[in-house]
Amino acid sequence: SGLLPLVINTWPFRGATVAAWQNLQAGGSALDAVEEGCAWCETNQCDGSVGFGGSPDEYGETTLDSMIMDGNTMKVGAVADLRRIKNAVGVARKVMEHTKHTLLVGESATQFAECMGFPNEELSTNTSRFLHLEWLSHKCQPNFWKNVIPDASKSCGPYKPSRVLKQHLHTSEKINIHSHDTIGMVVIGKTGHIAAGTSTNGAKFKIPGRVGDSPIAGAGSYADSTAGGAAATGDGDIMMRFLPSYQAVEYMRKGDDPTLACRKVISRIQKYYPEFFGAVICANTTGSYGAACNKLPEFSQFHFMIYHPLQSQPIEEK
Ligand code: SD4
Repeated sequence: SGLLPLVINTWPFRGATVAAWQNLQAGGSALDAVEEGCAWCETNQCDGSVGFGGSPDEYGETTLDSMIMDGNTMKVGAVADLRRIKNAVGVARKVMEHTKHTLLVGESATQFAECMGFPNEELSTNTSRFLHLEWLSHKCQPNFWKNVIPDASKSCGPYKPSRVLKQHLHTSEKINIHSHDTIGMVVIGKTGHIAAGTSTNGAKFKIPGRVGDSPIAGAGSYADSTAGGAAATGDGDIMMRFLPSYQAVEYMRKGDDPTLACRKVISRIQKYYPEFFGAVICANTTGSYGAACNKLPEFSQFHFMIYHPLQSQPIEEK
């Protein structure tokens, strides 16, 4: 390793890697490549956990979280709980480039997106409707559904403090190997410009309004052209407490090689949450890269994609 340009992304989302790479080859910037790569997954619904039609919340709605960061200027644009807009990373980029803000959320983010010309579209599909109905039939029934499903027995909200623990057990299922797969991508351009981004539909059956790690700078991803870039995937509710992407970049800044930086990040989280599901990828300014995950019995290997000039195609590593 140590060659530029470099594209690295979470999970075996080969199409996203190729899209980012081709964008660079066509003269795109590192930011353009990250946007293109993440957008590829939004269009192609990578693993059902990026873009429309996946991870319905308790009410059955799919909502999107995304961010993009420019490591030259340290600007960030992000959207969270974005509704009825498919191209979340595109909107995140507009937040970065057309506002002085960093993060827009919910219906207001939708309104902003519409102003910027993004089409308002239904994000539910037959797949997400099915997932939701199946979940409703044997999990709790949000209050909303009690009118729709007469024999709804168990109810979710309102989430009174005394019920938090119980609620946690039957809703917002723990993110595991079966409900993962955010795309997180780091691109380093030929001249050393580092950009990073993420896109996800978050956690299955989340409480409406839940926002994960992916749209949070330093959590979902981070880029600083003077030190490196990183991105994270996994149980965002846990991971965002540790700003893993920021931490990985800071470890590299002080001289750790990328693999060690990722491992140290994972072990810091492990100390408090030994069973957490998650992984981090990172790359330093020279184009060296690394990754680490929390090795669990049901999740022994984390796969990611790499593309650099010595390869004629993207390579899957673990
Ligand atoms: C989230 N981090 O919303 C995302 C989900 C994910 O692999 O990455 N799963 O918590």
